[in-house]
Amino acid sequence: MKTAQAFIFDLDGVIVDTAHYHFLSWKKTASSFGYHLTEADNEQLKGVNRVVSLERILEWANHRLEPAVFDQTLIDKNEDYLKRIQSITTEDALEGVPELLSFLRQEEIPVALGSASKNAPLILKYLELLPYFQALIDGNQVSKSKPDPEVFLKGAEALGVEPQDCIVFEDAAAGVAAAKNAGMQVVGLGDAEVLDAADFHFKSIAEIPMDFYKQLINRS
Ligand code: B16
Ligand code: MG
Repeated sequence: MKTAQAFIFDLDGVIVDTAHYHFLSWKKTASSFGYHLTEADNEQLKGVNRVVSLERILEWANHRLEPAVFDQTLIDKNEDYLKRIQSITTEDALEGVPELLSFLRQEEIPVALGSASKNAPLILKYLELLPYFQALIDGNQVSKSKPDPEVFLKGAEALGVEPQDCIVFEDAAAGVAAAKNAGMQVVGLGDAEVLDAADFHFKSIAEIPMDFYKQLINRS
């Protein structure tokens, strides 16, 4: 195993399960143009930004929107999503995440967020996990959606670490591809078949043994 000097985490599906709230909001949007959005459709929206998500839904629905309506639809979807995520608390951090972040802080390993979400800082605030991150790269700082490597390259740059010395934790195929395109090691969390390009696979952070991290940072 190659060692890592910095850790970069995706948000949705890795730190917290916000995909369900995105799904409910997109379902509402899709139904307004007569399309029934399925869970399988939602898989293809994971990790990609909101503009690309809406473009995909419109394609599936075989529907078109004027540019001004397209923009307003994005605003409405986000307002609906923001209402749903208001209930997020520290209890919603996925199992093992606060413990891992605390371990990395103790070991003085730099940590960044690499998320497509423009709501990432707010969600980390609700989870009370903001202090664990030395850099936040989110949908507000990037112009290219995953699988483009931009979000992770900016994360490495912000931490002052070379891309090849970073390890990324991702749950989406587009995110795993983005990390590989950045020249980083990747832990894929979820379905090993969907995430077959990842270097390591686990079902979730809760399943990862402490020894895995110790070997990664060369402390074993
Ligand atoms: P927002 P991640 C992504 O988060 C979600 O997986 C994706 O479904 C969502 O469309 C995207 O954030 C944008 O989110 O609408 O909040 O800006 O997995 O990259 O943390
Ligand atoms: Mg994700």
